[in-house]
This record gives sequence, C-alpha cells and structure tokens, in this order.
Amino acid sequence: MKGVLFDLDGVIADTAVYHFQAWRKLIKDHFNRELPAALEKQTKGVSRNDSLTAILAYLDIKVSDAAFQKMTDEKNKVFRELLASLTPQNILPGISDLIAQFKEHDVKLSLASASLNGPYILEKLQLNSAFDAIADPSKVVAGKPAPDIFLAAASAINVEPKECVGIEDSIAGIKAINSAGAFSVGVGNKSDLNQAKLLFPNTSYLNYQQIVQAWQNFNQ
Ligand code: G16
Ligand code: MG
Repeated sequence: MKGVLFDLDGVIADTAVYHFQAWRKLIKDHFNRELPAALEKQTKGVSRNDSLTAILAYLDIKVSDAAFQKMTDEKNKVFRELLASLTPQNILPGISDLIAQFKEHDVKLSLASASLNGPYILEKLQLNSAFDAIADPSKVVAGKPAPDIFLAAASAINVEPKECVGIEDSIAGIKAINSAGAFSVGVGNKSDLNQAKLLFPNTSYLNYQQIVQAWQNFNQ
C-alpha cells in the first residue's frame, strides 16, 4: 500500500453539518420550505450542483439556470461563513493519529474531495502540509460515484489505484473508490456502506494495521 486517498467531509472533519445548515437556510430563504434530515444523506459526497439538483427534485421545484447558479453561489457564501470558525479541534477523532501512522510508513496522502473548498478547509484544520496532493474537483468530468476524483488523486501522487486505499463516509464515495480500482475503507454504518471492503463505525476506530492487513488480504 503506497497511497491513501482521503475524502474530506465526514472523514477528516464533519463539514456535512455546515453544508446542510447552509442548504437549509438557502431553501428556507428562497421557498420558505424545510429540508428533512433524511435528505442530508443524498447530498453527502455529491458535488454542489448535484446536491442542489437533488434538493430541488425532492421539493419538486424548477428554477432557471441563472437562478440555479445564483443559489449555489449563495449557499457557498453561507458555507464559507460557517467554515470561518473551523480550527484543528474540528479534525475528527482518530484522524490525526492515522495520518501520522501513514506518514511514518511513507504512505503518500492525497485528497479526493468533491469540495471546491478542500484547500481552504485543510488550511483551517492546519493539515495542508500533511498532504502530498489535492485533486482538483473542478478538473474532473464526473463527480462521485464516478471514479474520476479518486483516479485524479492517485495520479497526483504517482501511485497506481490498486496500490491505494480510499477512505469515505458516503455511499457515492465508496462506489467511486471501488470503480477506481482502489481498496475502499468506509466510515459509517453497514446498511449504507455495504459496498465498502472494510468498514469502521466511525473515525475513532480507523486503524492503520487493520487497513494494511485488509489491503494485503484483498490483493493476494
Ligand atoms: C463534500 C460534501 C458535499 C458537498 C461537496 C461539494 O464532499 O460531502 O455535501 O456538496 O463536497 O462541496 P463544495 O460546495 O464545498 O464544493 P466530500 O467529497 O469531501 O465528502
Ligand atoms: Mg464525505
């Protein structure tokens, strides 16, 4: 195992809370409608545009392209305001230790987040220097569940996908890792992430030795 492809939201930090808070505010402000908590799952790991598409489909609302663009910009503005208070204390439990273990074993770290705010979030968490590369989601053709962002993240550290593990909390993300040909490590529950090759209930359980062992067994 030579590389690790990290999802950001839900794995490194719980920015999903801020994403959904920003979507809720946007929908309340524009349509005076509430979003059910269940919709959060559908926007997890999914690009900004695909998230709004899913939300509007749920609400059965159609908007013009210009209004759509305005709404995504507005959501991002609120999201960025919420991110301003982010500090290294927002790094999820177990992640700093796991990163240290990877680095100790010369495993390269690459970010495979759908978020265009990835570099800003890593900066706020003071994790920039830990990463060898950040794949640019604006340069990939198709978002998760397509494999593109994970392929880009592996390529950015010059490691073959099969020599990488990908760590994800979303259904779309696990599918993307599997299609990229990397070994998928899920963080979450089995009913959602049943396609993950290795699953941990939350980030505090992530364990370097277990990950390496499972990757080796899988590739034997
Ligand atoms: C994250 C979130 C998604 C969000 C997407 C795009 O993905 O899980 O909810 O819609 O990024 O974010 P932004 O609007 O900041 O570009 P990931 O891949 O880090 O889980
Ligand atoms: Mg995620």
